Amino acid sequence: MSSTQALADFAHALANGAITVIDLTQTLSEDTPLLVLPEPFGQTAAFSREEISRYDDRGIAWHWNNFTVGEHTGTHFDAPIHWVSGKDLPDNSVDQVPVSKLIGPAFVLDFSAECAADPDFLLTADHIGDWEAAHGAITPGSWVLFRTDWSKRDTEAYTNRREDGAHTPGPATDAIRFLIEERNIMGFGVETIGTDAGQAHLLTPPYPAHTLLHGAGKYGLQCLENLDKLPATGAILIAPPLKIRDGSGSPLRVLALVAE
Ligand code: 23J
Ligand code: MN
Repeated sequence: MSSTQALADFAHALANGAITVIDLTQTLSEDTPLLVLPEPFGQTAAFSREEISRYDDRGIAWHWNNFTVGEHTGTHFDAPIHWVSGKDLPDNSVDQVPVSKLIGPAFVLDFSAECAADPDFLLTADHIGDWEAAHGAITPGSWVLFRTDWSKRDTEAYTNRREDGAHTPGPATDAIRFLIEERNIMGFGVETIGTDAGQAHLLTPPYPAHTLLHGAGKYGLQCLENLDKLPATGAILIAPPLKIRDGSGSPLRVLALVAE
């Protein structure tokens, strides 16, 4: 099949519903849950907005706002420049990520039952091996999405903060090493606030997902939802961040294409 024909077939499949579009994005609002780092670290800003006009004497026929938001607030993209390990890589900021990398296949690893039983669940290389034995090997250049069903929780259970910090699931160091070194993935996406577990400051190295993924030029996606609506394999992810000069990350809309 020619690639011209493949695109025509794709347009047809979108039009007739043979391919559906699933929104993996949280609604961004003043209520969007935030990452909170311990003192004395700086904090990401909540989403806020001010009205410029609403069909009134400030603008008789138009409604618009100015908004403020952290680069890492809500459903967002992490670029390699976000972490010190990726600071000297080429094309490491959101404006420089090659556009060909902003669309690619997704593998959805469902560990929601394990996470329901243990909020500090760590996904290991062995878990990924078990998953691949059932579903096939993760192919190079893919997004790996960690399904935890965390996005179904209310805000308090979602952030799950205690005296000693957040208790949310994430990847173990050996899982991230495996995905980089043995699978050469494009990036790792999660439903939780960070690509790392809530207690990942205690791992070696601390924050292994951020440290190793960004050091290898890979990307992160956080605060995804609707992962339960995706097949384990076969979906295509579209995840282009805003083109912020030297930006470390950005809120974005994340879409998945799924064959019926
Ligand atoms: C800064 C420091 C630690 C973490 C994070 C940011 C994130 O999770 C993020 O949004 O990239 S863990
Ligand atoms: Mn981030």
